[in-house]
Amino acid sequence: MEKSYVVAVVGATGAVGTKMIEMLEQTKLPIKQIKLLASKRSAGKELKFKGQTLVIEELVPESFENVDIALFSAGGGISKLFAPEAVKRGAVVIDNTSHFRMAAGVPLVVPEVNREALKEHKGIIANPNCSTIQMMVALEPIRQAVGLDRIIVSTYQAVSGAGISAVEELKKQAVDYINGTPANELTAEIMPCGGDKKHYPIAFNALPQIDVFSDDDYTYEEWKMVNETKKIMGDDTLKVSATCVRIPVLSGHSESVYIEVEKDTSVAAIREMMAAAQGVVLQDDPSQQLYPQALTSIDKKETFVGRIRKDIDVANGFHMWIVSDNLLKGAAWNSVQIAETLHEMDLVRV
Ligand code: NAP
Ligand code: 12T
Repeated sequence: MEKSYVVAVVGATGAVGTKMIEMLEQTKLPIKQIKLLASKRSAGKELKFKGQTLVIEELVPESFENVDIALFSAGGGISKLFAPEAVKRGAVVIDNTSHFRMAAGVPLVVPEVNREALKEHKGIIANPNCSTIQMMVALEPIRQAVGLDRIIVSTYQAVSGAGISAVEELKKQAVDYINGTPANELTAEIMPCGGDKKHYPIAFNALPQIDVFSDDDYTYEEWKMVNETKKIMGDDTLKVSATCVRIPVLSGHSESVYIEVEKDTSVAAIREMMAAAQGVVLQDDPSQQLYPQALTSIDKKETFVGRIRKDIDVANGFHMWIVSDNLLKGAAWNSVQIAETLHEMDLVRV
């Protein structure tokens, strides 16, 4: 008989967790039971799974008895405490937080890029940062074909990446503005970063801070893109630098990406690579004003690539625009895709 799994969603009520439930409704992964876990505040609330009503339970260590696959998306602190509890009870953890990503022995996986790394798992697998994932899906085929020497990326990130409260804050600020509050007097309590000292309006604004600052004046979101890229591509010598910016978009992260490749290539060749790449949709026809947009990426699992063009001065330099739904390929879909891949590779211990 084919294996069938008990799957737990930790953080089931969140921006990512609710999308995980949607992805699990669509997955080909054989599921025999779903467990929805969140904080005490949500215990007893109900959510639907394939038309069936499921009751949310409070997360405790014993929640993981009999669980085969646990998808975590309730913050790094929760993963730190509870992922080992899940592993101890025989579950394989797919963690969406940044807590374990750079740890040795923890595969950091984008299935289109490095599924083989899953073979090394010891119970915990990390889902990369949303901005990193979509960039990897687009750039790995180029790296395979012509080598990659350098990446410089600037992101234009949606508020849903920062959770439900950030989405609510943007909507409220937009309503307050329409009702007469000047844009520079809007109340801000969350953005740019819930855990930092100062807050600024995100509506009608652009904030060059995602996550908190490190001592070197880069933010942690920028460092995640740098370090995770090197780990996923398995190349410590790759030059990577990032600037991460929050914009008042609900969902869909956009990225302006500049690359320098090692072998001669052309825009036409890169377009062909993108058209053939797994998980990529090429949207690149300036004559028709066709290019990827945050709005048209929503609820799609693919990564959209366009605006591919040669740098004006650097011979092997190219620019492009990469967009994906941050809650799907950036989080929930990549996690469920990792679960599907583990099943295909027979790496879930049941
Ligand atoms: P969110 O909308 O704020 O949701 C947070 C979730 O965590 C809710 O389900 C919440 O449950 C749960 N939670 C909070 N405290 C808890 C506790 N003490 N015990 C159990 N559950 C608890 O946030 P989100 O955007 O979904 O993000 C959740 C986490 O996912 C983030 O902290 C981040 O680490 C990660 N993430 C990763 C990516 C990525 O790049 N791959 C993208 C976005 C987020 P209640 O409703 O009961 O409070
Ligand atoms: N601060 O999981 O605020 O590394 O958009 C993802 C998204 C951290 C992460 C965000 C963040 C992560 C955000």
